Amino acid sequence: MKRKSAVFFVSLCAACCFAITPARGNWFFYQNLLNNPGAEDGLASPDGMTIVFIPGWTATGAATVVAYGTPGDFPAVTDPIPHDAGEQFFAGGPDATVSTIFQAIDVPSELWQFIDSSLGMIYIMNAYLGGFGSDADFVSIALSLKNASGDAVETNAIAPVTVADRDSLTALLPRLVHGFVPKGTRRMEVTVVFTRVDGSYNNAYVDNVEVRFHPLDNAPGCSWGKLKALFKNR
Ligand SMILES: [Ca+2]
Ligand SMILES: [Ca+2]
Repeated sequence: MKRKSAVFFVSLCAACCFAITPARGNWFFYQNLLNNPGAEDGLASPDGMTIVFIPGWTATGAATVVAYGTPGDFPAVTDPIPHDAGEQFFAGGPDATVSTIFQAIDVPSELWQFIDSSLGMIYIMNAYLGGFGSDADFVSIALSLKNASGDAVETNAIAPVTVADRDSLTALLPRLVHGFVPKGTRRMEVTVVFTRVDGSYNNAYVDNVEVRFHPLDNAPGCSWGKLKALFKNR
């Protein structure tokens, strides 16, 4: 995902699609559809070394939740983190080469008619990804949209934030992917994969995982053709 393209796209939506909010001001158009997106539900591991239950997600490996500022190799509130980071984030955890957290969500039925309409909808998945200093552990996030039969009709993924991206700082940086919601989409699955490269601790960190569905409309100034061309050429 090219940063410039993402900025342009969001600006375009802000200019044309968000303008129709009053006419279709339903919560499910713009709200994050994921549960516990910022690791704020439930308790954090006291020292990052224990594996805690993560509400809303199915976890494997040693995925856990840590509080910002926990002593050790964890981000502090003074590090580059989301402005709305809350108090906790997801971590790959102790002694795990690969950890995952997974969530499956049924698309609200209120959205079906818009997904299946000729104008359709787009999805945006965004999150903050990062890690610890020059430790090369990394995290990626996969999205799968499925139809009523359970077949994947769209897949996308947020690529890892690398050590170079973070300038070897302990940081969580924003990333975003987007695309069209295929007709017939009824379910979505999000899988966060934490991969350990260095050391014994899986220092892949993530916070604020969000997936939103946005309507498209032929409101004045909203060029459906331009949006199609943008996606086609990305
Ligand atoms: Ca958080
Ligand atoms: Ca590590």
